[in-house]
Amino acid sequence: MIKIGERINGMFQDIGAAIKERDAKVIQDWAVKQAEAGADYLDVNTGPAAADRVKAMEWLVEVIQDVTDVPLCLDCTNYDAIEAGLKLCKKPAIINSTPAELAKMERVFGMAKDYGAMVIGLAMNEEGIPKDADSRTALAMELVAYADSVGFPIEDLLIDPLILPVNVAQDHGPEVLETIRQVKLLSSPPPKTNLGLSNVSQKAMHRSLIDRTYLVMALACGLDAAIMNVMDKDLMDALATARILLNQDIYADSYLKA
Ligand code: THG
Repeated sequence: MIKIGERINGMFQDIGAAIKERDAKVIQDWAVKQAEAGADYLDVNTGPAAADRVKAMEWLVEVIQDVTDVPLCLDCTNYDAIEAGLKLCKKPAIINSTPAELAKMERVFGMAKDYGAMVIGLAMNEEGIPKDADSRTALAMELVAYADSVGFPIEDLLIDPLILPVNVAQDHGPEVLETIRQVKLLSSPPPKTNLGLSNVSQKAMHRSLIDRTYLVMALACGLDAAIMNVMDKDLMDALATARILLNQDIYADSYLKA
């Protein structure tokens, strides 16, 4: 599974302040820590508060790449900021994200082709996020059809069914799991699937337990990637164990150390 470290996000108070003050050390410490914890990509989100998101994204990409080779997942609703980041990325990036809306898909898939990036496509459109799995899958189909129409490789498309906090949208949990299953049947090869895992436990108690329980269930449905708290040892151990039980890694008594 592709592990995308979530921590460099302006919604965290220390990151928001570091962006404002251009304090590179705070960002670089989190980049190194997440890379050492096993992140395959680092999510980079300026946060909604950043005054100039283009400049903030450029600065973040540069200071992160000064300390790690781990590739980046550029997470921003401002596509000028994404494109400015892509221009600086040394390794193929992930664009996070586009909804199933024509103008946004045109811009995002256009950039993705120009810069050799993967794309996260969200199961939402102008009307918002639907509840039931069939409606989420229908939006996933629109993303797959659009990607196919412009010759974008479907295996480089990550469909994100958008998990919501269990304490406010409990009925979405099983619908998202069913969407992960259905998306695998949309095409051959199928698109990949992704979750912003920590959404599920926002403002809830027992966050780590909720995150790791949901991750294991999603893996059993075929999840390919997650933006997640890679610093959570229990979450990482649950991931390693699920991979053994799904026969995706070879069992050895020492598997948790490996
Ligand atoms: N899908 C995609 N991208 C995403 C999301 C998604 N990007 C953002 C988000 N969702 C995933 N990343 C996070 C990062 C942090 C938290 C949740 C999801 C989080 N933050 C603390 C909180 O809200 O309680 C911040 C507060 C703090 O500790 O300072 O939980 O779904 N494609």
